[in-house]
Amino acid sequence: MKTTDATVLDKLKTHEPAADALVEPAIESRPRAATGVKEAKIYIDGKFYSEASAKVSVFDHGLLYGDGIFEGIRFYNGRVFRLEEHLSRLWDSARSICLEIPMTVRDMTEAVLETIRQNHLRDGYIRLLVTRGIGNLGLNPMQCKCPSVIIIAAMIALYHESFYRKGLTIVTCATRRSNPAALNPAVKSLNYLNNVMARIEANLANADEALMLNDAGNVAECTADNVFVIKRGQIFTPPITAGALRGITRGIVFEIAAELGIKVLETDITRHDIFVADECFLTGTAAEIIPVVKADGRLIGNGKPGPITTRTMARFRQMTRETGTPIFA
Ligand code: PXG
Repeated sequence: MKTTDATVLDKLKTHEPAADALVEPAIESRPRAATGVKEAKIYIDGKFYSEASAKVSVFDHGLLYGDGIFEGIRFYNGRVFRLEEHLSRLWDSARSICLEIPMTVRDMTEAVLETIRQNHLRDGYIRLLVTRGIGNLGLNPMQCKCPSVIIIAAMIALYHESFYRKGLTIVTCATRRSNPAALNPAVKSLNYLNNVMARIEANLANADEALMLNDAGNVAECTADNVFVIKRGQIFTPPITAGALRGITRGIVFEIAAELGIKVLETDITRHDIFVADECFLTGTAAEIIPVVKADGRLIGNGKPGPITTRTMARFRQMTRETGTPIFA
């Protein structure tokens, strides 16, 4: 097909996806990102596509401006872990950025479950995105009439089991967590450059994670995890207002601590509190609950995962195995 073909030009003008014959070679020559699933099926706006044909428009404001939201969700042993809470946070993120999710929570639940079924998985990871949708090259979201929903099911690449036994090394990075008045970290938006910059610093320092401070110099969180410290039998974590995401795993630590009769305090913490802590751990959907044993070159406690961390990890693992929304019911 020639590029002067009138129908192709018309299609480009109306921002319809261009004919496959035009776009396919360019896409196919790029490195292929893999979900690890053989013949993966990716959900886009109500339909399933192969990995190679799952494409979004270059005019989607999710790409042009990072204008959109996402969730990272895990499923274990044929059940989606805390799906309701993830969807509730997704809807909160949407509300905060004036994005209307084009389906009900019930339909989204079914779409997530069906995506996992289509990929024949029992354990894995879901990346759920809602983008602002196709607009023009100006940033005004008023141009975007139709948000897109994308659901990717993947095998999960985890920290090696030895990290859970030995613990992580973290470094404080110079990149500050974005000020909530500029871009609130409580919104799980597609704009993650702040976190990516911090992650680059961790990589350059050969550390496992980057500790991000807020404008006041207090601990906010790590690049994709919430931070906890333990001192004299009590657990401390920064409040959401310090610039932390309201992590689902963070919330589960509160539940487990209540079960164990351990007090959790949401309070500002500093690097000093981490250096002098008895124990420290991070929480996140991908990392689960993972000990930290070194921060900025200082050993935390005796440099080994501590007893409260270990008990909390064990209880968390049990919850992931035994609870969740059934996928195949
Ligand atoms: N802080 C930030 C900035 C996050 O992005 C968490 C804390 C932990 O929240 P949850 O609800 O997961 O306990 C996150 C979570 C990824 C990925 O692939 C990112 C997250 C979760 C899963 C995967 O980058 N973010």
